[in-house]
Amino acid sequence: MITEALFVLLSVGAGGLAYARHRRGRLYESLEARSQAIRCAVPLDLDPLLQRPVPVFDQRLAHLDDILPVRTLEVLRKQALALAGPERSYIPTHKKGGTVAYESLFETAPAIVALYHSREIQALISRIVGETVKPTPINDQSSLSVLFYEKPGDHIGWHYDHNFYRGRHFTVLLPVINEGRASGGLSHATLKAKIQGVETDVATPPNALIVFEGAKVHHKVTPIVEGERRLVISMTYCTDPRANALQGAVRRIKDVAFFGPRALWT
Ligand SMILES: O=C(O)CCC(=O)C(=O)O
Ligand SMILES: [Fe+2]
Repeated sequence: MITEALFVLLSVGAGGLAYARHRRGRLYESLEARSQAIRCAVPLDLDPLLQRPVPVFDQRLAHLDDILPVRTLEVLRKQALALAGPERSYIPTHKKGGTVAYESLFETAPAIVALYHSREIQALISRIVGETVKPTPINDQSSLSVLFYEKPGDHIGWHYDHNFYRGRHFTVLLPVINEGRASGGLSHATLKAKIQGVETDVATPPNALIVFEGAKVHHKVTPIVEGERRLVISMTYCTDPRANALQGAVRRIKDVAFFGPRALWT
């Protein structure tokens, strides 16, 4: 009797999980198709990216200023700002701040999705890192997100961006707002990276593009203070976005910490 009940319970549980995964799978298929449609439908002037000379990448970090035409940046900034009430994560001592993940950007911020999938940005990043890169998969909650630093103390502690893929993995940041009382009118949320063992400030004014191999470069963001604000579009690209089963499982566990239990069935 007890074994029968247990069997029924386990079957219902397994069925429910399979159904949730199936629904997520359908959702990702439709989002994948939409991301391609958005890329074609949202006109963004990205031609300057194709002409842009690229800096060296020998320290696995590159920084470019004034990357987009002002009008293009303005469209992205408006859409980032319209993302009200981001999910806030608080992982004691590690991270405090708001994040709007990939699947939530499709409705309100199609230009951000279009930028991420554009051939121009992929070509630019490929030239910078010296290898062809592609977007990471749609079921990875970190592939594309908007990070909000807007409450006093919002920050990220020292970390590497874990690479869950077979290929090399790059983090690309495009700050769209960075305002406060630090020098240059920027916020106190400063990106710091260890370059050859030395803690180095990486400037993140609006419209900069920062490309780095986050799995190899230790980095952090210092806390923002009252009245300041910093919004960053964060994108990840990879030379080979396939993952083995263990890499997939580890990514899900990390996504659950940052984005909650729904990431379990991604
Ligand atoms: O906000 C930043 O400058 C860096 C964010 C970051 O390190 C991350 O999202 O992994
Ligand atoms: Fe990071």
